[in-house]
Amino acid sequence: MAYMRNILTIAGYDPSSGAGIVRDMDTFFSLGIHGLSIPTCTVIQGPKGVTGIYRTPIKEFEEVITMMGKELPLHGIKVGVGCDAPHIREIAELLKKKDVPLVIDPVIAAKNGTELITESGLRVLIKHLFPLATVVTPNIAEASRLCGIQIKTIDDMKEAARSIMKKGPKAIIVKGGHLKGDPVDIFYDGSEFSQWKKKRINRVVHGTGCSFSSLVVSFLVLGYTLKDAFFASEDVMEETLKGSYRIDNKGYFYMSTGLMNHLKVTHKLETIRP
Ligand code: PXL
Repeated sequence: MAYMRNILTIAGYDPSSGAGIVRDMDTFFSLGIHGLSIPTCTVIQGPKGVTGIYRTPIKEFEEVITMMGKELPLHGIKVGVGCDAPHIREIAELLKKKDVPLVIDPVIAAKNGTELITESGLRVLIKHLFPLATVVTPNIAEASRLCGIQIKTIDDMKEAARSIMKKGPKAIIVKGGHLKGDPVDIFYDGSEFSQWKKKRINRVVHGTGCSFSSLVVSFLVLGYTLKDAFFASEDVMEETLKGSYRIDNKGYFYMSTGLMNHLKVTHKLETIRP
């Protein structure tokens, strides 16, 4: 019997549904993919930003990861906030048994600087997970930290991409949104660079990195090539960012591919209503 495609996200839980697991699940379901999730931690935050981080107890984490690995067919995996070394070692064990597209969003800190992964966690992530990754999607700060150069230009982004590729992933996307001017994202598969230029939108949107990496893994599971998954994800991001919204009268903006689909559906309903 045919069954759904399933993607597992292993990431942080943001109770305000701005970043992390909820954002990822929204993306998967909106593309017709069933989402599964395991939180590495709960990040206390609302529209004003992060105030605390509580890791999932390792025994509970290990139990749920073992169950997922044994009981469910996984067609793709995304890793976001890794949180700590023991959690990432458990993820590595699962990944050894699953040969499916793996996208890693190497989240290091929240917008206000709160660290979302420990030093040792980051080391284990790079050593044990990067070599298994299909795509790694750092932003400027993360790419700078990963390759040890202060990225200031598009040439620096390319240099960083070449350097991070040596850590083992099949492809890398460096997101340039934090550089001055109109943002450029760079895709590199070890032989060829591609770029996506966009117009800067004048709002701070929460969870863009989570949405983007979830889109990339979704398109890979749907059978797109690496480069096509990059372009398709950029395209959907642009539309979704335009539709970003506030959940209070100030603070960060939020985004949702699910809501975008809802608006399209309601629009259709409006137009077909007699
Ligand atoms: O945007 C990075 C990020 C990812 N995942 C979770 C987060 C954050 C930033 O705050 O809280 C859960």
